Amino acid sequence: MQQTMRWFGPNDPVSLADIRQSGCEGVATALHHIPVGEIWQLDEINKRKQQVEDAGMCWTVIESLPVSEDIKKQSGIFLLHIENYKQSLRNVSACGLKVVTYNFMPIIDWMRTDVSYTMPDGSKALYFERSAFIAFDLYLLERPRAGKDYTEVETMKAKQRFNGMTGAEKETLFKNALLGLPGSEEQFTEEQILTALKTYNGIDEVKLKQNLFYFLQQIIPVAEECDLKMAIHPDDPPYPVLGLPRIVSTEQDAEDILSAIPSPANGLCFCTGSLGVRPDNNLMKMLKRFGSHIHFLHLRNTTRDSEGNFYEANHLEGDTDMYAVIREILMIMKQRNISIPMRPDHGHQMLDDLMKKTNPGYSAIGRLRGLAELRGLELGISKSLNL
Ligand code: CS2
Ligand code: MN
Repeated sequence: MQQTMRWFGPNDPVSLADIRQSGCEGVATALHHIPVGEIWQLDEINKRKQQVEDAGMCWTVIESLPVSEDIKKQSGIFLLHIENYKQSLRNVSACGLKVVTYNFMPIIDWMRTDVSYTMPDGSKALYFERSAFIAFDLYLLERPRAGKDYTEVETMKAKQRFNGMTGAEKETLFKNALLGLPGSEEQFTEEQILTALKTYNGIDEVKLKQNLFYFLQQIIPVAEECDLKMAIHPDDPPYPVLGLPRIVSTEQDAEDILSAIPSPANGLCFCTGSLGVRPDNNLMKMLKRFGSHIHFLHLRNTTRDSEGNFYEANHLEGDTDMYAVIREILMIMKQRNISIPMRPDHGHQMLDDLMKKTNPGYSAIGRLRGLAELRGLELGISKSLNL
């Protein structure tokens, strides 16, 4: 696998020089300062590329070229945004980039209730606690009609959980739950999020999928012309949240997306952490089935329980058998005669990083541990199989 680390650009508390010491060859980054929907201009792309190269690495994957809310909803100026997206693709390709990651999650990217959940070893992980999430939805956000999304037992548990929280805990929960919002550094208010949610009234799974297919019909031919590979990231967590439809959660979803616009350019970012949260996602089966369309790998592990809670486990622990996953990936790469870019998706906050302000999931040392373990596992498997 082509070892990659994510970098959030010049504002990332983890520098490129630090990232280099992880031993990765590639960096996954994006032009975070360009507003969603606007064109990524050549000079900006080249400037970023140069920065990464000056630090001794390559910009291997774009993560992400974000899709605007207008495109997802087919509202407002979505046609212009699609044209802009095409132009951005042409531009990144002209600068020599090859893989573009994106997602199609309405409003919110990932969702957790706790971003500093203490593990038995003292490191901190991202955690999704279902009762806390439901408490957030019902009693903090007070989303209209949220009640119908939960069972009586779930609601009762959430109520109990909520009543046991201090004011400060409620505030932290509110903040954590909305961290996955784009631009969430300025904290979103209850009103802003409720207004955004309302704009999805009338957009169900079927409609959102149609909008994704339309988008792909438009952009995949451009990606083909430019020799770019598109890699859609799955939903995290992989089911609807806050009444919003989510359509990149299951094997069937992946099949629908790949068969709607059949092309080698129409592919997946295979995120074991996101997909692995659903017990009905058989990751090995999905790898075998979609192997030829996997253009980027996020290797991460989660441990879930029967209540719907999950935390981000160490990369080689948790519910996903990372040995089996990497072994299968090695087979796929051999068959395709390529090295697929891979990054450790998240890591625990640990050691000196516990004292630092870091992007949740993206502190340096925990990811370095993740990458080191994944790299060692890959080497062990490939040597023992003579690959
Ligand atoms: C990432 C996602 O940190 C994460 O959870 O895997 O934010 C991912 O970068 C985007 O969804 C891809 O568009
Ligand atoms: Mn991921």
